[in-house]
Amino acid sequence: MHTTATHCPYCALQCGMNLRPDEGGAGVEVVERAEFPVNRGALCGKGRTAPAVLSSRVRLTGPLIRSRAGRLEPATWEEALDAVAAGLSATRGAHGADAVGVFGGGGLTNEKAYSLGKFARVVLGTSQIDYNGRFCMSSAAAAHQRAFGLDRGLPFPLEDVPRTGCVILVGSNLAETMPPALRYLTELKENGGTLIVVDPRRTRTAEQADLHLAPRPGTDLALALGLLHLVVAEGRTDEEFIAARTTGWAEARAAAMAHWPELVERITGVPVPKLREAVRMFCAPESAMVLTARGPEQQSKGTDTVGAWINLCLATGRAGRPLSGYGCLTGQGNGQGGREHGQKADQLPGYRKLTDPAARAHVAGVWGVDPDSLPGPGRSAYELLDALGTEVRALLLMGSNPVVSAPRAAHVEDRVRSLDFLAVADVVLSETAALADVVLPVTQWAEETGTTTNLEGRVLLRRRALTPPPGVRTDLEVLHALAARLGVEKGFPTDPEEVFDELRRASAGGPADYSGISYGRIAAEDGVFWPCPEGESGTPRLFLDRFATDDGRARFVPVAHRDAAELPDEEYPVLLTTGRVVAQYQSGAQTRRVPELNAAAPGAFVELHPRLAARVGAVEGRPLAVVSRRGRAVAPARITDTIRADTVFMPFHWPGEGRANSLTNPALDPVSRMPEFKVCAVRLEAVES
Ligand SMILES: Nc1nc2c(c(=O)[nH]1)N[C@H]1C(S)=C(S)[C@@H](COP(=O)(O)OP(=O)(O)OC[C@H]3O[C@@H](n4cnc5c(=O)[nH]c(N)nc54)[C@H](O)[C@@H]3O)O[C@H]1N2
Ligand SMILES: Nc1nc2c(c(=O)[nH]1)N[C@H]1C(S)=C(S)[C@@H](COP(=O)(O)OP(=O)(O)OC[C@H]3O[C@@H](n4cnc5c(=O)[nH]c(N)nc54)[C@H](O)[C@@H]3O)O[C@H]1N2
Ligand code: SF4
Ligand SMILES: [Mo]
Repeated sequence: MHTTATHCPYCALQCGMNLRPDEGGAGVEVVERAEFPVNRGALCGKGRTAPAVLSSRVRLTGPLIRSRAGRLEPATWEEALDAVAAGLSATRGAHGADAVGVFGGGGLTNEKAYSLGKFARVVLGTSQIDYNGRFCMSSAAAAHQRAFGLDRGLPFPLEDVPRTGCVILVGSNLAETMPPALRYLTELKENGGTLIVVDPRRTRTAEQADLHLAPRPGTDLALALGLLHLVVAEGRTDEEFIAARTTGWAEARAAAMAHWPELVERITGVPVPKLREAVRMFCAPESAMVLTARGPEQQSKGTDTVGAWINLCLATGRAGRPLSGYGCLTGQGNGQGGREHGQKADQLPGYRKLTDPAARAHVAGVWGVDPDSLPGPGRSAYELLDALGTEVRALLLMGSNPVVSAPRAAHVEDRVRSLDFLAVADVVLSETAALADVVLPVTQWAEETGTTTNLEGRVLLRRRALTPPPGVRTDLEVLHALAARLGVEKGFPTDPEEVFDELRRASAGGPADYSGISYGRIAAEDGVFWPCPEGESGTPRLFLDRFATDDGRARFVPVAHRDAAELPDEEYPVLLTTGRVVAQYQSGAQTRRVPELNAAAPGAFVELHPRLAARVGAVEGRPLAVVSRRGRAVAPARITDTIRADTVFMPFHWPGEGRANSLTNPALDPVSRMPEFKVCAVRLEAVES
């Protein structure tokens, strides 16, 4: 039977899978694609059940327009597109182009992300575009740029991981967030390598570790500096590497030396002997890696924190060499590509800067517009959401559900409700789509073709395997139709390969150069690693000869510990951190519609230590209120000694009473503008049920 080779709609691992017609012939089922190297056939439950969201029982099957009575009611595509064009242009006419905002997502394919950025700048003429990737890996991206002059999640393919000597995994719960990737860590240990996991919780991932460090949330910066201090004190620096390949060591060294092990123990709660053990494990082998995920990154000092881990790699010569380096595990399906092609507030395709005159000229040339007509950088994601209803009065949203996933979500919901006009393109009626004036139902992964770039920087091709239901259109068709209605007839093709070919030209010569990548090549080669200029073969491993800075040297950045934006006090004595569970994805808009996943993870919970539970009178399975300065959430207590006794954990996949983001702090990192999802102060109140 005919099968189509494609990739999972969800996370950044972008597992390969084959789809074939199901028994009824109306849908598709997932079958193994054993030869794709990243996951070699393995899938998690989300990937396996992804076809369930294709069912018309759970998805949107036709456009909706809000009636005078305030209800969302079925409409034709003509009516819906006319209404969106009218809504956006009315606001632009009354309040100027910057009063119209666009919000995108890291789940969108490269073609969609590229077209959305172009649509904002060329059709709407607005500077006000950003996307949910700002909430995801923007701190690692900023630190990458600062240190290496280039931002690609992993500078090496995952296949290198089992062959290095030691991996420090910082704030990643890979066993739940990318289950098939756990294999790389198992193989690492089989090969004699060691694994250190840094996480305030003893997660399923931490259980695999040779050494688990459980710092207080928000203190990873001090932890990394403490390790660097010990590296220097114990004479474990690689002076030859530092001299040949880096700049700025003296300042970074001085900053680290102010972080004594005993001081670091006081800040982090990690005992000095464990710090010494970690340094020994990291420095003993020939090669080693540090990999971070959202734990250390989603902090108001995420950029400096990642910078400190990079400094540790540089000082020990564990970067820019085979089987060594720093990498960030990106998150969303196209978390990497989505941050390269222009849906970010300060960015043009090819990872170019919107403020760079040469970049503006190049991209304007490809787009056939005057460089001066391109707006400048706009607000970051949270700042954009915070400005809704005041400076930004109409919004086009594609690929995010911020009413559940943004920090201080009750405020964000309030801002969304105060918009003059909201249009949402989605596959389901998400909590945010439910607030829209117009809802545009779009096709899904298995029904359309397009490229994504996985966490390794490998550009992949998703292929259409199924005819979409008649009532839905692709995001590219939506942008094409809206552009035409807003007076731009050309430049928004609906054929993804045509968009990709334009993206290649727009990215040519930029840091994320895709010009040598084609659909044909991706299909033939199991993906192509960028940068890949025309005529070249792609770059699986970065920085082996030089870093991407002007002088080719990596830059140490002197960083010092600072506190989280909010610390526990008498009124809010406990730390809250947030994250994920294996069976739900993000805001849950898609996975909460899959019965098998809902059965595995039916709702929010508050994870807390037995000692803390006893102190606040929490009982296993009974509702517990968590209260912060931003709001209140209620969910059943889940009592376990795998978490620090000063910290509670909530997953953020649910709306309503259990919404973790009712509590979170939108304090932003000054460089990346990343909100502090991973730490805020709360108090707990047992609830009578
Ligand atoms: N099942 C599932 N998988 C997913 C997703 C999903 O929603 N569900 N989303 C995808 C996306 S977009 C992303 S970004 C990735 C995220 O992947 P991960 O980063 O692995 O996921 P999180 O659960 O957000 O955070 C990881 C760990 O950070 C720890 N942590 C909390 N605070 C701190 C801290 O201050 N310091 C340190 N060191 N650790 C801390 C948490 O206890 C948690 O175990 O997952 C991707 N995969
Ligand atoms: N407290 C807390 N909050 C967090 C985090 C955390 O760790 N803690 N993590 C943050 C992170 S890392 C992330 S990435 C965000 C993610 O949070 P969101 O941005 O809300 O991500 P999703 O839930 O994936 O939302 C994607 C939406 O787009 C729809 N969609 C999917 N594919 C397409 C498509 O191709 N086209 C269109 N038009 N729509 C599509 C989906 O149905 C869904 O409604 O959450 C952030 N929020
Ligand atoms: S690990 Fe990620 S890409 Fe792989 S099947 Fe699960 S959700 Fe999909
Ligand atoms: Mo993410």
